[in-house]
Amino acid sequence: MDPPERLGMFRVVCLLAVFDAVCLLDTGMLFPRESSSREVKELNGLWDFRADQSPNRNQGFDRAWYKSRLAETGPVIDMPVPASYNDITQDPALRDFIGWVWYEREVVVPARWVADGGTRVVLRVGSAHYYSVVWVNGVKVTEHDGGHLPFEVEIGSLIRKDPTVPCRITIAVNNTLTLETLPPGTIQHMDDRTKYPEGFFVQNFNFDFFNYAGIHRPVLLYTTPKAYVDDITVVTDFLDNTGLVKYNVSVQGAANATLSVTLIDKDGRCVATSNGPAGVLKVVDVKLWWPYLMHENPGYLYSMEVRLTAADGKSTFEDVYSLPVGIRTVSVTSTQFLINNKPFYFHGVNKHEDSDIRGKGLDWPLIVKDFNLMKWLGANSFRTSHYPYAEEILQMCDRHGIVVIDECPGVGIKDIRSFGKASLTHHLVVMDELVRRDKNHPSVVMWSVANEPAAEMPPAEFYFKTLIQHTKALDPTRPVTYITASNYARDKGAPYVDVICVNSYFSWYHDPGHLEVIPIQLNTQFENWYGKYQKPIIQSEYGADAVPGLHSDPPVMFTEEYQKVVLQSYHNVFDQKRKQYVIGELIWNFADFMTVQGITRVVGNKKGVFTRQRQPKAAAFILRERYWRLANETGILPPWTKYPCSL
Ligand code: GCB
Repeated sequence: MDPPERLGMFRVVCLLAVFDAVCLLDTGMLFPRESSSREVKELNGLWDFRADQSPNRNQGFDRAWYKSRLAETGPVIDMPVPASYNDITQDPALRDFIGWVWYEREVVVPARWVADGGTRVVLRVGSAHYYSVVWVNGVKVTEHDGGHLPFEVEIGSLIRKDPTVPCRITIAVNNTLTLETLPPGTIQHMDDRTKYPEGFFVQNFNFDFFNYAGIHRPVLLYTTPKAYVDDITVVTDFLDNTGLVKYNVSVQGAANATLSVTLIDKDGRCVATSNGPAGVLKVVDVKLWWPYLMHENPGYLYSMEVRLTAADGKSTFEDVYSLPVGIRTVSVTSTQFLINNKPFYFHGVNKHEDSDIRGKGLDWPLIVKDFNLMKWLGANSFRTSHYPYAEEILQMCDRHGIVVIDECPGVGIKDIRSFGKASLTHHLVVMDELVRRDKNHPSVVMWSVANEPAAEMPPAEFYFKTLIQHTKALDPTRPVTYITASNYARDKGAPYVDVICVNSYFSWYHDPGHLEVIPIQLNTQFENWYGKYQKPIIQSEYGADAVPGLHSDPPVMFTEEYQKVVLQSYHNVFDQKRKQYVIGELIWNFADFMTVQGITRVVGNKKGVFTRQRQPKAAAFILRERYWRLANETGILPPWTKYPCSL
């Protein structure tokens, strides 16, 4: 198909899209928001915590720690939620712990919630890494397989059983990774008693970040009426000056509900209305959602208010949910990535959810600082390497116009046994959960189903074909990719992706110290991939470690100068190829981050252009100058944002 046809096809599909036809999940996962019908009670703060140090890590289950207060089972410590537990104490055994840890907190539930049988009370965990089991007052209520994504359960009937007892929430979390988890890993027991103590084992995996664990995102209770808005899907488009918001609302708890839908602009004006569970809102003189630095008013959001009314004979229920909506389109040709039919060039970063002390725990000061740094850099995009980030971060992206490649935790799939049926089945469910959670974010423009899998192995073809086709069926409106570092000629999944995303580290992992090879090797890389697949290419990772404060001229590896020259050498080639088919460049990495200990890592990965404490290295200034220059060339900047005036 030639480019215009592909584009046309995309637009038609957008309007006809039925999002959830292939989804294996039967309920929605709307972000908990307060409204006139919904209350939210955050359970963040200090929880009681106990790691199960027993040899098989199973004492907590054997002795049913969930049945009584955790403090009655043995010694507990304070543990902040949200946070990884690893760096909170001085105990190396807890930092490197593998197995079950137990969290507990008693909650005072508002009497009104308990008294009103027409209120649903939902317990929601933003994410816990990796496997979680949840009890309320000693009764198991749910379990969840996988970190980085939310799960929830209705607990109204349990807390109403005996309103005089406080609501005790126990959450057991296990960070063990197996061949079938995402990411995968293996446990290796060392039985040679001349070398290792009794019971010694390690967790092996093939990814380059610390396997932080615990309750990483907010835990909360929220209410809805018995009849409620369970899920909303929006797909947007526009024709000339008219915006189109196609919506679908699913309802639970009522056979017959009346729905009214109102779209409200930033000034509080109602711009379109509709009734019923599905429809199209037409917005005259639409204000489109634009990326940062591509338009003078980026990140424009409407608010879609969904109002449900239902009756069950005895009572009537009203539920109100407001969803932020950005109206924009995304499409791909063989050489371009288009947002609102205009070529978009990704000049951005790869990140990690990672910082001192809290590890992967959600931290508002850090989030806001990172957005300020990205805007300072002139970055218009990032990839959620290598797992879904907090919804709160995506909401910031929506509001600030930062474009996102949304990646699932499919990182380190290298062992042939991780291409089996059980792994694929789980991977499909994770994509269902990811798309269900993030489908309505205008900032999310592409799904990434994996990072650097062993794509040359024979089973990779069926695996990635299935995964990519499933993801496209889930969401026909966004391109799908995975990130490759394999040989262009033998990559089994590349025929199925919409955009080729390539990672390479010339003069680092190959030809270390030889900066002069970068131009030729990078040029060859691009020509090979484009020559074979004729798809647009993003350089999804490149970079070099730099220990801040290490200097050398001529440059040597690990100095700030070496990192600078690597970047500049890549940039020269990008500048030639972006006139053809290269549609983006994402530096590895935004900031230094923690990894497992090893001979190639100096207290973590130092490829950040910022330190882990978010101070700039020399490379940050190189990148800043470049990104603002690119923005000036490719965007539609208002005069006050033009580099260098804004510096
Ligand atoms: C990669 C990986 C990333 C690593 C990076 C590195 O290709 O995708 O997770 O951290 O290289 O620095 O080695």
